Amino acid sequence: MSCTVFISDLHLEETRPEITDAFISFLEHKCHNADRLYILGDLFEAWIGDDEHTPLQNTIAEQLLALKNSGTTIYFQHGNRDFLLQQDYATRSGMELLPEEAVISLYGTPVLLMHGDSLCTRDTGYMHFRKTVRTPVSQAAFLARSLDERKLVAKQMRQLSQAQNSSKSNEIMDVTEAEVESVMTHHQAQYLIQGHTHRPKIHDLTILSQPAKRIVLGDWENSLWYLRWLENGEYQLLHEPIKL
Ligand code: LP5
Ligand code: MN
Repeated sequence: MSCTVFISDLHLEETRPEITDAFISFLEHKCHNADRLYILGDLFEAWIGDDEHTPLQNTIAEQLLALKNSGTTIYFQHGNRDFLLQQDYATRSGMELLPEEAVISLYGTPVLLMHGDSLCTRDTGYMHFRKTVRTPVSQAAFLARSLDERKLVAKQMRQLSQAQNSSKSNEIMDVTEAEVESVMTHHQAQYLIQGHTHRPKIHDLTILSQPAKRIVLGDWENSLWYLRWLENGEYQLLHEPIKL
């Protein structure tokens, strides 16, 4: 039976080759027969521009392109770590870029896809940061710097983010229910699939007086998490341990 696969928050980086290996094996064993693969952001730990060509980025592009050439359409939505990934890398990897809020038809069912960071509106520090780094002016200024300078800035941002996250409450770091309701109502979607919070779960909601679901994918810190949606409308949120 035809199926579609969803993943997010792999945070691929050179220092964790076991995650890259798990991803390559995942593409071969879990995606090969899928119609579509959706990557809902944070595929990479940090993305500083398509002009950086690391061995890791090249390997991932080759593997994704091979999957695409075998018949699986691949879509990529930006995460808060890799929002600078642009058309150049998407073309190299055979991925189609999706907007921040994408409504797709899953075998006839409308489903809203988001990375999920924009739903965390109680995190005012992050909201402010997000607004600043998503402007074309700040992105152009960042991209005009040398790769070494950009690497340093990204490293500092990650360190600051990690330091600040450790003192933020769980509530602040999770989605705001009212924002979820508002965005799903706006798109008239009874299903939302998202990542970012690293809290994999299927939530029951009511949207437009109808039962609705918010499906949260998990990150690939210890297990590989994915959602498999079958042509007959059944879906499963699955995980498997990552071999070290
Ligand atoms: O990523 P994660 O899960 O640790 O935390 C996120 C939020 N943090 C971020 C920051 C990223 O981790 C940094 C990634 C770097 C990407 C490559 C560089 C591209 C630079 C482009 C410049 C134009 O997204 C975190 C949330 C958390 O999710 C949960 O939702 O809380 O938010 C923060 O940590 C934000 C801080 O609270 C405030 C901002 C600190 C950074 C300030 C840096 C200086 C600004 C420089 C502007 C050019
Ligand atoms: Mn994220």
